[in-house]
This record gives sequence, structure tokens and C-alpha cells, in this order.
Amino acid sequence: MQHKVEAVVTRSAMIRTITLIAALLCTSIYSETAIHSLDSSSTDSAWTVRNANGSIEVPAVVPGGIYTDLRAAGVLTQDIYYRFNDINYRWVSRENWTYSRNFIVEEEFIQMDQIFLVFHGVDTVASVYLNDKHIGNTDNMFVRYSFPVKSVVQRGENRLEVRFESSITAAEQQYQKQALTYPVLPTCVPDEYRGECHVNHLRKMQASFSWDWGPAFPSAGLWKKVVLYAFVSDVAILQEVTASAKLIDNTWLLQIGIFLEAGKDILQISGKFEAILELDVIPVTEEAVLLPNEPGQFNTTLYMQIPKDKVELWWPNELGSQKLYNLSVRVKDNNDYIYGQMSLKIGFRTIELVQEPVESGEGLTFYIKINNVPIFSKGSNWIPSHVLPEKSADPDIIYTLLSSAKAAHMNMLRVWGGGMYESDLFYQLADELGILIWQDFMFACSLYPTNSEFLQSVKKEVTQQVRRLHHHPSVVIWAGNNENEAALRDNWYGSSSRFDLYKADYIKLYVDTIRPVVLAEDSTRPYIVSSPTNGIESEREGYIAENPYSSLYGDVHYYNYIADAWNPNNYPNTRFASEYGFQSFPSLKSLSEVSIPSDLIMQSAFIDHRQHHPGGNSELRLEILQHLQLRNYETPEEEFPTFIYFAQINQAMSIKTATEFYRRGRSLLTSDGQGVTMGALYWQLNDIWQGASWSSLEFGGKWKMLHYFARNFFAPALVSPSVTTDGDLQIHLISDYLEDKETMLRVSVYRWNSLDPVHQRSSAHTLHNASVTKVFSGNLQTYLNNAGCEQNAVKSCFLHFSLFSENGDNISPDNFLFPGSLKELTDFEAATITIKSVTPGREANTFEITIETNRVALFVWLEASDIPGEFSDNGFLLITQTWKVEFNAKEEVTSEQLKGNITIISLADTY
Ligand code: BMA
Repeated sequence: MQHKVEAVVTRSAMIRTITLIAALLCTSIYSETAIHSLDSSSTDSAWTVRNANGSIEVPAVVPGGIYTDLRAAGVLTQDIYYRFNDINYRWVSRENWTYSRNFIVEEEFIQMDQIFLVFHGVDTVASVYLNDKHIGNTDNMFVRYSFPVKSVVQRGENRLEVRFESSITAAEQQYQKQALTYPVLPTCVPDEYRGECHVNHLRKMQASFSWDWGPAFPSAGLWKKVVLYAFVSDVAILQEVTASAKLIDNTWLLQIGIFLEAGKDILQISGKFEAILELDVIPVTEEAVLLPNEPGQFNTTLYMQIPKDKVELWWPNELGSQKLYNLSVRVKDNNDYIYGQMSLKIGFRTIELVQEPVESGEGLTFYIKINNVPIFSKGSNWIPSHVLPEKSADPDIIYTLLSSAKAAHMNMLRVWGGGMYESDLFYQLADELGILIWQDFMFACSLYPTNSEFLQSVKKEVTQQVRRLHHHPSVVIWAGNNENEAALRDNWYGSSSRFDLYKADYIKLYVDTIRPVVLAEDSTRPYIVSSPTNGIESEREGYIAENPYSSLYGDVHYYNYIADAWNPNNYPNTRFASEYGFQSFPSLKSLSEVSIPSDLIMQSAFIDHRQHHPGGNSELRLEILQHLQLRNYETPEEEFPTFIYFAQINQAMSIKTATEFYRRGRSLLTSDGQGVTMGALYWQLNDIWQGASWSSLEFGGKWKMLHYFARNFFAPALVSPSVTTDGDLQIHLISDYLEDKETMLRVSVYRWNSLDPVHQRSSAHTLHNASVTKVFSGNLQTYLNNAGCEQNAVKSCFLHFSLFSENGDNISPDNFLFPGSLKELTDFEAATITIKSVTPGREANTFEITIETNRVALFVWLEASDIPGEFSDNGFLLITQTWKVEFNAKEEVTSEQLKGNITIISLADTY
């Protein structure tokens, strides 16, 4: 109390001093608070990190992590992703590391009534010491920790130490402790993952202990900022502002949550809470005395009413614009001193997850409605962009990956539960690009403990993350976990003998702990318990459905590496395909960056090491052999580039087949109630390192053939041919547009040996809005015969489809259908494809490339391996003598350099 009086009396003098200190220490201040950054950017002292026996002590960077620090100091002499370094450098994660620094605190700072040390992200198990006093522990990397340190912090020099325990040993200990009653499964990841066990016992990025596409680098470190806050007793830290708008009749009701944190002994805080929306709406202000809802936690809510016609709606990509408005929130005291403010960019849109009876069929729909418009969700699944958390928010990479998603017409990404809650920038970009986010909570492919400390920690994590992400219009679904309902039902980890026990744990975690927190924090978005799930039906069946993969309910994950993946009849009709995928390898260029030349054969220890999916390389070979002729190469070195090319073709064709099947399913309703598919999110968008995986973008962002295909198969209008099990050719027109369009469809039949079609037919059709229309159905063999392909039709001919708008422009990407196996084509010979010219395009670093061919060429693949960038199309079917492709270079380059760098290959070259 005495402190408070002094503080008030001396406030203006103190503020002047604090301003000065702040300036000196690179800190910022508000009138009644002082903030002292303890990141590496504050220069009053530097961080160091040392191992347990002190044999290693190196400078450290905060925010950062141990692998990055040891690499920068030269203790790790190579790139962590080089060759087998995930194994060679595993010792790092078995050590107990201590991060420490000194810092100076001035008298005036000490004078403040409350002082908190706040860690925005600690990875993961650590004890924190200030001036040799233990001030707290951490065990959840997704939680912000704040420790009161008023009684510990001292004038002059202070010493902060964060003592990490190896997460490998911490996880093992937790497992052992738990196993005294019963084990929480699985006991370890498969051997092929080259990983570590028991990550499910830690609230740490689950994939940091390895995954079937990624290495184990169980890091340690302070991966987000560290700050010392000080303030007078009747104010508090403004921790979060949430905002969500609900449309009630013709008015948006904007609900703004203000969350503050103060010392646990503070019984009330009084403040003026003010929110201003950038529109010419009058600011809302509330003056209130707040009581804590739990010790140290205060919150209040402001409401704004905005007439509907005052705001522009926020829409997903390609359905409208992504209008965002600035909302600023200020917290003042009674003397109008501002002690906290935050600005958010918010959007106005409604969101609904529709689970309604399917017309005249069984089951329920499962789709998203935005602004009352049913959305076909098109996109992929997002994994962390780097295994080290401090590197996973690199703005350039995040921008590259998200803008590549948008370029491929995606409107949804699922942030998968084995990774991380992504950075603020990630969600801001998703808002700006119109990419809807399906947000899993970070639980994947495991059972989880449910002891009270674990649940308490999860509660805190969910509360903080929901508040942080709440205002983003892009976030549309909360989902409890990845595949844990299915894992229990199908006994993936040997849990069946104690099914009831594990089921009770499951319900305790996702239904009784996470769900109420989510719903209390956010009444505007749906929460589904798992993915895949039957949604409401799973809930009716007690949360673990008889068949969580039912095609009549919810979402489905579908993987089948044995069936013919180029045959659409092998995919399940589902309401929403939230995962399906096939592996490939990244480019030679990406692999070369982390290997030596002798590694680059399918039979090398390196390639085996980078394949974490059990049996993955043999599966890949068998998939390829179903469709492509992989000849007997003299040496494995000779085969390798073709193997990569074929694996990428196989992946692109398989996911094209599946995705078009799912898109055609939108207007399908079979007699047993299947169909009405409203989502296709393939597995997976991006890579965590350079290795075999399901991704369409390589580590660093280079497009695989699949990503070029995605730009076609996700186009808003698409002509999509297919063949039924009865041998009928069907042609569907798919449209995501919200209005009808008149079109002209051209079907051409070609022989593989000629650039002139043997047959061409055009017909006019209406492209019906937001639906799928079948415009042709007839026996394929007969069609080919009538077109003039009589002998050996399926081997010698193929079909090509173009769709034009009324003014003659292409309205859909061209499409094709190969009636027979590509292994047995007649007259299919290597084309000579040359670059006729490369000229600068209209914009800087864009180029127009004209290529020439003497024959039809398939899966034409242009590679500019030394020049990062994207082509306007790649992996395409070439049926005209000349063809233009654009190249968008990411670096400055001349036309000559580009021309000299491009290589071109097509399928027949490899036969
Ligand atoms: C699904 C995903 C991931 C996995 C992928 C490929 O199960 O949820 O766990 O990486 O399949 O196996």
C-alpha cells in the first residue's frame, strides 16, 4: 500500500525516468507500466546457454532454441538437416541446457507495485530461477507463463536462469510414472521414424519427436519473447483482446473481450475500457471496477452495434474480397493514463458448420457455410514449416507457402494437430488471402494422459490459444485432435483390452476439458471432437463411433496405397475428405542440398533414412509400376531422376483423380445416401525437411508437380472427365462460381502420334452455379470408335477437353483422359521439345517462354533448378507445336540465364 501511494505521488517524475530507462533499454512504456524486454535485442546483457557439466557454453539468442544456438556457435558444424544429422545431433536433445542472462533494473522500476516476468513461449520442461531463487516451472510450449517477481527482482544487476530438462528424458519419466497405474499408448513411434518415444506426455510439438514425414529434433529453448512488466497496483497487463461479430437481423453485434492479468493478491482493478472501430462508428467506452474471475485474471466485454450495410463482408478466396477493419482497444485508468492498448484487424462474416439430414438419404451433411453461402472447402493440410519452433514462423516462408496455396485456388487449410498453433503472422496472412483455417488442437495419433496437472495445463493452453486466434475471420473450425477417435476404435496402439478406460480418458480430455473451454471462450465457431469424425453422430454414439470413417457423416481420412489410385471408382464417397494423399520425393535439387552424390539413389542409406513411412519406398515403386513403365536401368544412379519424376507424376495424377472425384461428388446423392461431398483437403501442403512425403510443396516452397496439378484441379470452373466401372465416359462441369455462366465445351480425340486431332466436337452448356452438372455420358469405346479410333483405341488415342466462356476465353483449365494404360501406348515416341525463346514478361522477373515440339508430349516437366520460381504450368500435356509458359522468378535473373538453366523432360523420353 505504501508503495502505491509513493508511486502515485511520484508518478510523473517516475514516468519521465522510466521513459528514459525504456529508451536506453530498447523498451517501451505506457504511463503506469514499464516493460523491459529480455530478448536478445535488449543490450544490457546477452544470453548464454550451457550444458549440464559446463563443457559447452555458447552465446544464445532469445527468441530461439538450442539447435540454432549451437549451430551459430559452430558446435554443430553442419546444417541440421544435412544427411543423418537428425541422428548425429540427437545428443543435443538428451542434454539438460541452461539459458541464462544478466540484466539491469533501475530503482524506479523496482518501485512499481507489481513486477512480472512473462515468457511467451518456453520449449518445454524448465525451472526458472531469478537471482538464484526458484520462481516457477514450465511444461507446456503452447502456454504463456507469467511469474510474479516483485520480491525477487533487485536494483542493479539481476540474473535469470532457465534450466531445461531434456524433453526426451522428461517424457520418459512421465511415461514411467503413469505406467505405474496403466500406460498411455503408444509406447513408441515405429522404428522407421528414427524418432523418440512418449511425446504424448509432453505439451510440445508432437512432431518434434519425429513423424512419418519428418525428423526428430526435440529442441529446448525460449522460442518466443521474454518480458519483464512492471506497473502500479491498480492496473494490469492487457494480455488479449478477442473480437467476434454476430449478425442479428440487420445489425452486427461485435463482442470485444478484454483480458487482463495482475498479481494474484490484487482484489480489483478499475479502468476505462475503450474500443474504436475504424469505421465512423462512435467508440464504445465502459468504466468499470473489475473483480478477478480467478486470482490475477480480470476480464470485461464491450459490445458494438454496427448496421449491416456499414461493413463489407469478409469472404474466402475467390468468393469475394477479404475486407478487414482495424479495431483498437485501449485500457486507461481514471486519470486517462493509457496502460495498455492493442490493435486487431477483424472481418465480418458468419460461419456455420452444417450437419443436417441429407435429402431423401441417410446420414448428415458436413460442410461450412460462410455468409450463408455453402462452401466447397478446397485445400490441404498444413504441418509446421520447420521442425525448430523458432524457425517455423519465418515470414518469407510463411508468405511463400500461403500464397502458393492461394495460387492453387485453395480456400481452406487444416492446421494439423501434431504441429503447432501457428504464428500471428500465419493467421493474419490467412485472413488477408481468404484461406479458411480448420484449427486442430495439438493432439495427434496418440492417447493422452488425463492427470489433473496435464488437464490444468491443457485448459490454460486452450484458453490462451482460443483468445489469441479468436478475432481472425479465417479461423472457422476448432477440432479436438487428429485421428484419436479412429485410433481407439480401430485399436491402433493395442488399447482394446482397456477400451473403456482409454475411452473415458478420451472423453475427459476432449469432451469434458477442452470443449467447455472452447465454447465458453468462443460462441461463434463449431467445435468438433476429432478428425476424422462422424460429427454429431459420433457424439450420439458416445464419442467413439462404431465407424468414425463412415461416408454418411462428418469427415474422412482415406489412404490406400494398393488400389489403382488413378481410377476414381476406388475412392469413397464422403461428405468431406479432410485427408487423402500419396507420397513422392522432392526434386534432386532439394535432396542435393542435404546429401552427397552417392546418396542419390533409391537404394542408399540416405534415401532409406529419409523415408519414415513403413514400407514407403516399395509402395511408391509398386504404385509407379501400376501406371508407368520404369525400365531396367543399368545403374541406380541412372534410375534415380526418373524415379523422382515418376513418383511426382504418380502423386499428381493420383491426387488429381481423387480430388476431381470429390469435387464431382458435390451434386451426387446415391440411392444409399452417399455423396454431397463438400470438402477436399489433400494431405499435405508443405514439408518440414527434404525427404519422402505427401507434400505438394517442397521444403523451402518449390512446387512439386502436384502443386501445378492442384492449380488446375482446384480451379473454380473445371471440366472433369471420368470413366465409370461400366466403361462409360462421363463429362462433368464443376463450378464454384456463385452465378451461372454460358460455356462451350470442346472435346477432342488425338492419336499419340499426331498434333492434329482425329475428332473434335463442340457443344454449348450452362455452367450452373455452385454445383456439378453431368453434360455427357456414353460408352467410351464407342465414343472412340465413332471418333475414328478403331484399332486399339485405348492404346493409340486420348481425349482432350476445353471449356470456353461466351467470349471464347478458356474458363477452365484444359483437362485430359487417357483411356488405356500409359505403359502400353501405341506410337508413343519421344518428342523433341526445344525452347524457342525466353523474353521478359510485363512484370519484373517474369518471363515468357515459348517452347516447340514435333510430337504430342506428356507430363512435360520444365526445371529451372538453379533459379527459384514458378512456371505458369508444368507437368502438362503438350498438343500444339508451340506453347507459351510463364516463369515467375524469385530472384533477379536475365532471359539468357533462365534459358540456359531450363531443362525439359517428357514421359516418352524415359521409356
Ligand atoms: C494422417 C495424418 C498424419 C500422417 C499422414 C500420412 O494420418 O494425420 O498423421 O502424416 O496421415 O501418413
